Amino acid sequence: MIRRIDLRGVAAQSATPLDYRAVVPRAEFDVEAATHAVRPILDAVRERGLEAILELSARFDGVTQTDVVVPPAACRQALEELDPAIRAGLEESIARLRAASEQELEADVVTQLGPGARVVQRKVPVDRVGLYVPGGLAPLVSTVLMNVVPAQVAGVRSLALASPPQAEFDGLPHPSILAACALLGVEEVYAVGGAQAIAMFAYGTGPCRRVDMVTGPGNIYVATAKRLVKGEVGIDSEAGPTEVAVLADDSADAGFVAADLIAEAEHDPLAAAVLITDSEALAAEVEAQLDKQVAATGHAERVRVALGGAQSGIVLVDDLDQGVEVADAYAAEHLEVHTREAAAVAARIRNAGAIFVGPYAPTALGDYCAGSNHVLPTGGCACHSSGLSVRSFTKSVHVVDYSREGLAAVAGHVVTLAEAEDLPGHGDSVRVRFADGEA
Ligand code: HSO
Repeated sequence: MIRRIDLRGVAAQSATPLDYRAVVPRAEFDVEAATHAVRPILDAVRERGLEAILELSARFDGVTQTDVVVPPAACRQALEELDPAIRAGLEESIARLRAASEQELEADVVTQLGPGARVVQRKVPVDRVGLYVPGGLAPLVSTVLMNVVPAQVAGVRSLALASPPQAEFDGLPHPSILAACALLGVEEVYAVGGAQAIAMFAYGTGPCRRVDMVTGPGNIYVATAKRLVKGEVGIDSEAGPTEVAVLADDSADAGFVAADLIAEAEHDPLAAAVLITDSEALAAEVEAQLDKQVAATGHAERVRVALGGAQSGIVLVDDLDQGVEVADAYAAEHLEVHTREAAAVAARIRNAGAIFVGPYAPTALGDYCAGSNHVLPTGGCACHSSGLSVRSFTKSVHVVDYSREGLAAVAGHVVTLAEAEDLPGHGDSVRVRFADGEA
């Protein structure tokens, strides 16, 4: 069901350091390829606004709408009708995420560089954010929380949310998504899906005012739309198919490991599940557990496709040192560490969206209730990017606050550097302030 990639002995045979990125499995997710399909959608929404959105909803969602605005009363009703156990879960998730997010708030950075010479890095929240929540294979209500809570803690003033209209819910988004909006106080909600939702946010068409930043996951068309509007608006990241890697030694519980690989695989036939281990015995046990557990799991078909795909595999390594190197090269969205001294091994990892330490920190905990964020870099982007956080919704502005005395202390250097760049006007703009020759 899952292929093996044997890297044992390869390091010893190679004269140069190995680039494990070339050998670890990864899904093809070519957003370029979707551009020709997405560009006309963006153009149509930009040029024809609501009319185009309604046509696209009919075409892609099979829904006939006359309006896309979801009344706040519909969200309140969805919350009233929400199963109390789900509401309790959402509230716990929000409380933990909010507590962790509040700790992330950063104070302004003030540097005094001399008398009358002060520079301040002021933290300012993004003003208006558009959040996209897919309908897809499963309505990810937890994704609403993971985006909204850090944005609210950061101080974002205006938040709009869009999610595909669903025929079975009278053209509204899934009720659990509406209920989460009511729980979080998000009142501006649109029943718009896919690339057309991203266009609506970015260009401010139809009933929606333009946003400054678009966040949220989606399929390849949504990811492509985000790439195409980037620059006109900010984006969080281009989320590709979800991934888990498990770094394990022979102390790992094969049943736990298999369950966690299956949990990620059930998201999507393109989801990736990768086990990196130095134990052939564990690899065999996990394979046996996968056979047993996949047969019994709810979405067995999807899971089988994901585990059998080229993006998944069991990577056999010589030892944990090589395992850490492979895990760093793979830079998984989620990395679980199931080894002896798991915390120490986890501390050696540099590249992962989030790290889950030991047998009692499964990825599913982070998906819902750990207090961490589940919007994380995919496709190897964890080697340069971070998951969503308060910082994602905050920008910084340098405030330069110098007095005459402060400027005088560096005026000579400014003039010299301006002359070195053949920009005499720059130098003159400083000189003119000391026309009395004082500096
Ligand atoms: N594992 C997904 C998030 C999610 N899981 C939502 C369940 N619901 C990407 O991090």
